[in-house]
Amino acid sequence: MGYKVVIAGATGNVGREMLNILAERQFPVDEIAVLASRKSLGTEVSFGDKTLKTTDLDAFDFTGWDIALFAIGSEATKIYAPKAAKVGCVVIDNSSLYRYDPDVPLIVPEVNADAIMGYSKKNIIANPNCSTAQMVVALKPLHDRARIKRVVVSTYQSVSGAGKDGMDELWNQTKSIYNPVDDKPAKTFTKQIAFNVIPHIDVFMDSGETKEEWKMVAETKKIVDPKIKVTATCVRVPVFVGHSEAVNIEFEDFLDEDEAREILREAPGVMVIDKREDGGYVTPIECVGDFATFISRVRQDSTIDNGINLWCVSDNLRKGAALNAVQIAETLGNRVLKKG
Ligand code: 11C
Repeated sequence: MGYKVVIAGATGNVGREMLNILAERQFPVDEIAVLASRKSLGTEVSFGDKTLKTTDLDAFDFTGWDIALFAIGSEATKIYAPKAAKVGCVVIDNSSLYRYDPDVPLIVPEVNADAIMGYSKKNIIANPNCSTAQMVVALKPLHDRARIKRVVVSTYQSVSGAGKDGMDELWNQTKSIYNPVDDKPAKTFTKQIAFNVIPHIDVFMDSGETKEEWKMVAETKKIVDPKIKVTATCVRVPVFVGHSEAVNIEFEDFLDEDEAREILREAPGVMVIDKREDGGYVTPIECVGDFATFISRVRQDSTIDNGINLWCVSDNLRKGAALNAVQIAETLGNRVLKKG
């Protein structure tokens, strides 16, 4: 016997990837409902070798469904997640709405799977922001060995983090550089993204940080350890899929770069590709469609006593969103629902 699974937001980048990953990982699905907002109704989506027609999220009755993977943004989640949770359908939510709620666990299964048991307070589990998910997979095993004090991270985030509109904007602007007649002004991003980089993701906060930067701080503390200090600069780059991060880590104890590399080689969800030669590292284009978080350029930071630098790349639609959500569903199934 398997699960009755709902995908809310099935036509978006993340919703489609959730369907792909459920099929790829052979998640035990008995029945699946693919839901969309009114404007996308009737759009077809693929699930393994099947084609499914989306139905109306607004009219859907979650009664009797086991798990709902939500990829619909905070505003819609506020309306529909409580409806599902109230009738016993466990919501795994990709929006930021519940991430900082103390009664909702924020889970990256390789890092804090045990915290999933807190789901029962609200019947909701939160999925972290993409830039946090890939970073904490690398931080956790290093923290267990040498206790992280402080992290300084700079991100290089792909346009797919801003949805299909972001991908279209990069595509159209790139074309219009060669054909200025077809000029397309910036809409999704605040400045031209083609052949440019933009140090601004999500809204500005009073502190001067952007919300994306704040999320990396708050979520790392909730998932790994509240004592870890994090400071982030988040930058949008003209890459379609795959977020990259340059991470500087200061530890309480000394950690040699060779040992750090060995720890990461053994860590779940991590793939180390780190040869000190031309091309001996991973770039975002190579991580697309993969489950792993790739680590390269592991090296001592000689400017502090106990420091390591590394380069971290992952598919933001997968580990950063859909894969992590499916891994949460797998963990919930194995530990709690036990149907598969
Ligand atoms: C981006 N990280 O790259 C964002 C997308 O809080 O789930 C995901 C936002 C979130 O624009």
